[in-house]
Amino acid sequence: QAGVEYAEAPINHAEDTQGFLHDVLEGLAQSPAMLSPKYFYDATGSRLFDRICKLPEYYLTRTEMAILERSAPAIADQLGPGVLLIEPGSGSCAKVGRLLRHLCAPAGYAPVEISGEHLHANLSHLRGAFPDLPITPVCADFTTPFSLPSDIPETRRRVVFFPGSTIGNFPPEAAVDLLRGFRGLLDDRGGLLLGVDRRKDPRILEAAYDDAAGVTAAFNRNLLVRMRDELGAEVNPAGFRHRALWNDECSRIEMHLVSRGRQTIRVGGRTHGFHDDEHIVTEYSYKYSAEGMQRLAAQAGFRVSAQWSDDREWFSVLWLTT
Ligand code: AVJ
Repeated sequence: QAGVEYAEAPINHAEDTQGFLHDVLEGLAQSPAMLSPKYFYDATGSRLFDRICKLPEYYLTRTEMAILERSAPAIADQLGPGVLLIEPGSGSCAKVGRLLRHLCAPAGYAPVEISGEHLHANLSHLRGAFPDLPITPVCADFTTPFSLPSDIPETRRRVVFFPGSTIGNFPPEAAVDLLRGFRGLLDDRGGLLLGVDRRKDPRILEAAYDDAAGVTAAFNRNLLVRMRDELGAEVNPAGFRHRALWNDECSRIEMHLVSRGRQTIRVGGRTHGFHDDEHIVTEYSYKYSAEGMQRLAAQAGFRVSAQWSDDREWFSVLWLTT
């Protein structure tokens, strides 16, 4: 039965103001200050991210979609019949359709998304395209342990679908922990279909995270907007400029908010001073080499059973089995 109702009490961390405040205070106390990228994705941030995915500089979505498009029959072949797809951080649920179209008698789809609003706004399209598919939306923060509703469809095989290089947001150790957690959702027949962004020319990477139209800059500043609007913070979002830079040693793009001049942010009864050019780290986006992908899979207890890439090898989709 595909219903919009939550099977169990919804955990909506997106509306968890206390948690947001706690993380902001803890993050601002660090040096350099850090804010978690998971707070990008309120309704506004999710819409901005969907715009990013269409930008000419942001090759990731386009490239992965093309891989899914081109290799869907081969992927479906690997996954086998009757799978239940679980998608942590499903966002606009735009990619899963590519896959579903080719799967043999899928048992169901369970999108797990922090932004409840975003989740529900986008499911109707999928329901229209796949009227017989049981869909069980789960509004949860997948970065903390979550459980699936008890009425999730029975299946021969569970598959975690984690596309979009979302894994890139997690530093190596946390990435391994997250994938181990996903492994815990699977039985010994299950698998993980993972989208990974590859190392490439830093100019291409930096442009992808600092687009000419300024959408990524607005996405980045939205963190400050949310602090102002939801936490009553005294902060001027325009007082910080957007910066994206490639850190080769750590193999990651870093997004920063850089203070224009001296200023303070007041939030939760505390004051944080910034000097000119001092920055807040808002996101790491790790990029993987072939060896890096192998290492990640192995450390999380998976083996790479198959992989598909574009011709330039800018992006890879890995089929990891237990
Ligand atoms: C959602 C983590 C894949 O790292 O590319 C896009 C988010 N940040 N532009 C990424 C993002 C800036 C994105 N992921």
